Amino acid sequence: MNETVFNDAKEQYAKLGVDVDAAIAALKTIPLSLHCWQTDDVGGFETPDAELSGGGIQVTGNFPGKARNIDEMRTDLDKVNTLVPGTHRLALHMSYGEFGGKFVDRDSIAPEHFAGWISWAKERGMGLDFNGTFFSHPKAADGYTLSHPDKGIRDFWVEHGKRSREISSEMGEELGTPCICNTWVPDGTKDLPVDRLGYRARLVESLDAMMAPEYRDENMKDSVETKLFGIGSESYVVGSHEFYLGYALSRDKMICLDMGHFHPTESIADKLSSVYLFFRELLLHVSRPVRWDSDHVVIFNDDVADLTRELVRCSRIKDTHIGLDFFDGTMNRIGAYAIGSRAVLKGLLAAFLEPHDQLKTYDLEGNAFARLALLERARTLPIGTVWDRYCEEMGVVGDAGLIDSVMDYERNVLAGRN
Ligand code: RNT
Ligand code: ZN
Repeated sequence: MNETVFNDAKEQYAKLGVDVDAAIAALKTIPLSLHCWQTDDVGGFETPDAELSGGGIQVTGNFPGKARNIDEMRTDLDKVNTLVPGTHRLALHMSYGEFGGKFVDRDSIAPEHFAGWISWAKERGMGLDFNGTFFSHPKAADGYTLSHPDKGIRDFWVEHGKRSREISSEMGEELGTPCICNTWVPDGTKDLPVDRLGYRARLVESLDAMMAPEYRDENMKDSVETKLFGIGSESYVVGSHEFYLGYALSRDKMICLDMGHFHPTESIADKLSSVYLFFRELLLHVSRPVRWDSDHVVIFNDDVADLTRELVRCSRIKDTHIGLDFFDGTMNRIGAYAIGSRAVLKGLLAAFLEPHDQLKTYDLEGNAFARLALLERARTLPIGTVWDRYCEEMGVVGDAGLIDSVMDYERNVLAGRN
């Protein structure tokens, strides 16, 4: 990059009291938790043609080149790693184990099925995060899992959840970095339930049973993911926000806030400063809902900028695990993966480049005009120049090179898969 251009950008920020080098240094320290399921539309590898089903989440599109097995997924993830500056973590789902062509039911999945992933991550210096898979299964077809009225079904999923935690602990121990084990269950109903309380009481009981084994914090930490509605659970979701806030707080667990899991006009950016006051740590699922929890590819839009700004303004990034959660089968999945991951990093960079001290002064002085005017000015500062510089420093293509790099991969690798 042309030094004059970069120095000019630096100067513009310096005038507002912002140190660009410090912003770049801060960004380098933040790992994202990249969600493996963007490479294969949340299919998993339990059967050769596994597909996402049930649970109120849906992937649309059948763009060619989807990863069909673990080797292809790993090839894709390596490509993604070359497109996303920094060293990040990988979030796996229970359905992505190496089952060796055998049927292993969800209550029998064990650490050995993830030994390959652990070595893979170790070789790359990546940490792993984990998720139980409480959907795409006949025992989830009624719309309920841990809160099901049938004890046999509940017990099955409790065992699944226990195993997800055991595997997480193993991952964290092997890799020397705590694995965040996130539990999301689809439980809910399309139309009006009557016994709202009963389902919720059973969910508490099942979660308690599942969380009973204790693991060391340095190996694994639990989070529980809240949700307002899904397709087929429009009227009632058992694990609502209030439910899990109460559960997590009373059990000393984290909550997971997914950007698509609230009323469309509600923003999780506004929730952080409340949640931080009562929780030590939390997990985010950065997503992009379009009118519903559609899991569109994350872009650097106002929602992401608001969220990342709050992370920095509250000075609680180190307590926040930033996971991604989107899936789109209508376009090149690896390109989509790169766009979304880079968008979150851009958001973080923009937040580090915010003239925070001056803004806070205006805020505390009650000068609403000056506060708004500076926020507006900050929007058009040369963040693109700093971002390009960051990519260059990290040995990753800038935005100008992204399309060619992804299209090459499409021609040379993805096109051969059909
Ligand atoms: C579903 C939740 C959940 C899933 C992933 C695949 O609404 O957001 O996090 O998207 O576990
Ligand atoms: Zn989510």
